[in-house]
Parts: sequence; structure tokens; C-alpha cells
Amino acid sequence: MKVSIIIAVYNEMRTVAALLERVWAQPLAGVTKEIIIVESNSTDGSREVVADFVRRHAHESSIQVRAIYQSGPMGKGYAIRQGFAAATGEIFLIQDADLEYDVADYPSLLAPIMEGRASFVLGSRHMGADRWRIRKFGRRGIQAAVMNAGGLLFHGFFNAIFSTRLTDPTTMYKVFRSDCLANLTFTSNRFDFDFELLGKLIRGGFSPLEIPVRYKSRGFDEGKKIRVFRDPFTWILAILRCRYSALGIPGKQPQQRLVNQGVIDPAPRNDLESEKVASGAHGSQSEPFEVKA
Ligand SMILES: Nc1nc2c(ncn2[C@@H]2O[C@H](COP(=O)(O)OP(=O)(O)O)[C@@H](O)[C@H]2O)c(=O)[nH]1
Ligand SMILES: [Mg+2]
Repeated sequence: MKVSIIIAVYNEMRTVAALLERVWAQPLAGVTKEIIIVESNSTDGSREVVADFVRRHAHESSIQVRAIYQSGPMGKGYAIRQGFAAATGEIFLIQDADLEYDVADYPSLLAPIMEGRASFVLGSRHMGADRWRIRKFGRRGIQAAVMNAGGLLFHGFFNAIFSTRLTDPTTMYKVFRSDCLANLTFTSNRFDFDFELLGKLIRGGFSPLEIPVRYKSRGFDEGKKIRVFRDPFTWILAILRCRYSALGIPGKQPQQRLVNQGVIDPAPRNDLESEKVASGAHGSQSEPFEVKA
């Protein structure tokens, strides 16, 4: 069995090198790892870190590493969807490029799928000790408390709309058999994609199994990219839209086609020539891609 670990990276210089090495080194019994990094032309050096990681590991046969280089940031959701389109594993696992979650949780997240007990697993931050105060943000206690309360509000809203009792619908760790996506199409580009993916998988008949995971929150001063005055509205819309609109069964709805945003290895850099390639202006390396789901 192969697991595709899909990592969205934009301006994560503080953590991306450590995260990639941890993902690489995390032992996984019984599965092959495929690491797919989607990088969006970071301005802080993250692209060079990704390119270096890919170069160093390109010739390993045990773990496949690939990068998709976008010409600019189009949102985490867009990046993950592009990763899905390139992934070849039987299991997909979404990983952020920060260190908020712990890759040591991979084995317990994958086990239920590998053993055939579940098709879809969520890593829940709300099942362990200290389960309601997951964000602390050091001295910014009030900000953290507001975020914690907001998180619970959204969880409650999601559960009410979908008639579920999930403890952590907004977790990053969404792990599922790739064939669960077979009949689904997606349109969300930012963090609303989290809700769209979850909602559509649930409507597709895959109810998630929740497994407790570790979590150490980072604050906005450490690179968090959610925009408090922008993103929550897109989440409400995404929850309502994916609960009440068509699921996107092929034949009834054309597949989402996203053209000329990605280039799969070899790594282009930030210079002019690579920009042309990355934007699909010319060159055989430029491949339009189609979201598989
Ligand atoms: N490739 C890419 N990654 C992004 C973009 N926006 C956010 N990300 C990544 O998405 C992940 C989650 O972002 P983060 O701010 O930690 O969100 P949170 O943990 O859900 O609050 C990080 O790895 C970001 O680098 C984007 O436009 N492009
Ligand atoms: Mg994060």
C-alpha cells in the first residue's frame, strides 16, 4: 500500500525544513511513502528549502518525493487539490508545513485504514487532556481564548448542519482512501476547502473515525495564515454549500479543470526562465492538471 502525504507550503521558512525531514524519517510499517509538496513561490526562501529537499531525496527508491511549484499563492485548498491530482497512493494524508501537529501520530492515523476498519480517519485535537484549550499562544491568552471559542462554535455549527457528533471537524489530519474521492469535485481554494472535503466525504457515505492526536498551536506572529475577518465567512458558506448543493458526480457536473498552475519536478527557481515554465507559457515541463476527484 502507498500513502501520499500532501504538504502545502507557503512562506514557512521557520519550520518547513524540519517538517520535511520529520515526514521523511517517520517510520511507517507496511506502507510506501510518497511525499508531494505544493509550494506557491514563497518569498522567504521556503521554495529553495523544498527544492533542496527534493534534490537530496530524488534518487531514493524507498520513498518518492515530488514537488509542484505554483507561480503564486492561491490558497491552501487550491494547493491541496493540486496535490490530490498528482498523488498516486491508495491513501491520502494532508500535512501542513508547520510543526503544530506531530508526524509521530501517522501510524495510529493510518492503522484503521490499513486494517480495513475505516475508509476515512480524522486526527482529533479534542480527545486528549486539555481538550478545550488547544490554542495557547503564549502571552496572547485572550486571542487564543477567542480562537478556541470560535473553533468550538464552528464545530457545533458543522455538526448541527451535518447531523454528526465530531469532536474536531477542522483538524488538519484528514486521512482517507484515495478512492473515496472518485465521485467528488471540489471548488474551494482557501481554508474553506477543509469543510468542503469533510462535508463531501461525509455526504459521499464515508463517516470519519476520530483518533486522538497531539497538537501544539502556533500564533499569528509565528506564521499562521488564517485571516480572522475573512476566512470564517467562507467557512459558513462552504458548510452550507456542500451540505445542500450537488455533490459533483461525474456526468452530472464537469470535472474541475485548473490550467497551467503547476509544474512537477525538476525544480524551477525564482528566476525568469522558471517563471515562464511555472506559468505554463512554454516548455514541455509545463503540464496542465486536472483534479482527479
Ligand atoms: N502552497 C500553499 N500553501 C499554503 C497557502 N496558504 C496556506 N498554505 C499552507 O497551509 C498550511 C496551513 O496554514 P496555517 O496558517 O498553519 O493554517 P492553520 O494551521 O489551519 O491555522 C501551511 O502549511 C501553509 O504554508 C497557499 O496559498 N499555498
Ligand atoms: Mg497550521
